[in-house]
Amino acid sequence: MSLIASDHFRIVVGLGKSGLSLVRFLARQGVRFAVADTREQPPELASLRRDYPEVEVRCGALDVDFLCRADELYVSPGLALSNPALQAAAQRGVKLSGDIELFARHARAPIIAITGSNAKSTVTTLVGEMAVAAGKRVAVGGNLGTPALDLLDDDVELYVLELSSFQLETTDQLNAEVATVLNVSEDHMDRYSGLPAYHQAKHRVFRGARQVLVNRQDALSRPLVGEQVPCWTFGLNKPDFKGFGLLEVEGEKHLAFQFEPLLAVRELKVRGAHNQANALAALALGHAVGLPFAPMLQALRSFTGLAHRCQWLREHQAVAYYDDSKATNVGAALAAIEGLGSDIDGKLLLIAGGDGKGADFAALKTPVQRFCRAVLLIGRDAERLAAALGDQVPLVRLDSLEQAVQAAAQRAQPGDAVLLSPACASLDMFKNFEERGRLFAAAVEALV
Ligand code: UMA
Ligand code: ADP
Repeated sequence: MSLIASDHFRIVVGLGKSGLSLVRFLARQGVRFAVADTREQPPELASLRRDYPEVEVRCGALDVDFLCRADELYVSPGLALSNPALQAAAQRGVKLSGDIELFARHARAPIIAITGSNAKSTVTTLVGEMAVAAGKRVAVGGNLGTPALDLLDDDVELYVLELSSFQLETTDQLNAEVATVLNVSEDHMDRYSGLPAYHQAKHRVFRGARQVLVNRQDALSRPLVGEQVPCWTFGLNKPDFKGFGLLEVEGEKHLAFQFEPLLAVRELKVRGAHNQANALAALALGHAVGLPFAPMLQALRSFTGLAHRCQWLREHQAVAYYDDSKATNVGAALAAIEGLGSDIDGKLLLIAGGDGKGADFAALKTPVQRFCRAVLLIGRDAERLAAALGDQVPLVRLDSLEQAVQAAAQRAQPGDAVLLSPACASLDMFKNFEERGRLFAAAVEALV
């Protein structure tokens, strides 16, 4: 049954992955709609023309009069709601919405909703694998992998969604079974007026949530919800009632729930304190929707981590190479520098830089001084990074990632690690973070 009245007219704004999923969904629902995109050649134009030749498409600068023909606009996450044409349409009474709002209205199974500045993809994937191990028919996607609307299926028993702040901006009422903001640190400052606006967008994930999960060590993750909403917690300190945390049993660290140890940390294949936090968050989310511990722990034991997230590539001349290309903000790079830096015998050769998205890099200065032998700087914001890092550690500016890998290898000593953890987006030099990671791996192979 369609929840959209058939006499209504909609416009999908943006024709990337989300836009195309909206088109497929609206077509299935039999809703009248058109498409607009500010780009002359949006990425999914050819697919649209092939599969939906009858749909009207307007490319180039948004036309307010055209937008006002709709009673609701479904705006893609890549387009800021502050866009003047969108604002003008809103002032003329057109509702601004998005794919996740539509998804929430149509989903018939519980939703686990996961946002945060870092660890979203890792935790989302882990929870998905836990649900599979528990024998659930689960659908996993959102900001990661399959767009949310393409997941909708009456056979699904559980949805696990990774959500970005951009997607949440257009979501009024998610009504998740359990929702979490895993952590909050500065990101996307080129799109938000500051941390409060970004925080506010992230916290929309809690709207209508039946249960919430809070990071005990990040006050910014805590929602303002009533006492009747069950609140689970996770953190790297001791657990408490309703809490997941770390307990020491006979000198060995364990993931634990309340006062019960569940799994020795050494049984995890992923490294670093941040990954222990991620494992605890995933356990808490799974527990909140009733997944039993045994299959969840089995999934944790076999999880080897996602590509480009602090991923060990190889060792060459007693130097290890790690690809953390997904570290597109300062918080992620900090986790890698501190986590890996305190784990190795030698020092780090850090490759950083790219599109800083307006971030303040100051927090990197102290850990870089403590753990790095040198920093190899690339990309558009190399100079801003250099200014923030100071002159206690040698800084080398390079024109390409390949040169940075070679310079790192030349300076490295046995026991050191070369770490690509840019603290920046990749779009000034690469198609995306995956391409940056692949080229890094190729440059490392070329050394051998
Ligand atoms: N754009 C225009 N004009 C438009 C519409 C978009 O110029 O009219 C530009 C945007 O500025 C942006 C690019 O096109 O640079 C892509 O935007 P989009 O909304 O078309 O993106 P989609 O292809 O629909 O992909 C989006 C998410 N991308 C963004 O939020 C930028 C994908 O997350 C997500 O997987 C996909 O929806 C399916 O849900 C990617 C991402 O980078 C992985 N997300 C950011 C992040 O994780 O930090 C938020
Ligand atoms: P997201 O989907 O939020 O970008 P990912 O799981 O893809 O999260 O990880 C992004 C980056 O953040 C990677 O560089 C990863 O090593 C780092 N990271 C993973 N977990 C954490 C955490 N708990 N705290 C800080 N950084 C983390």
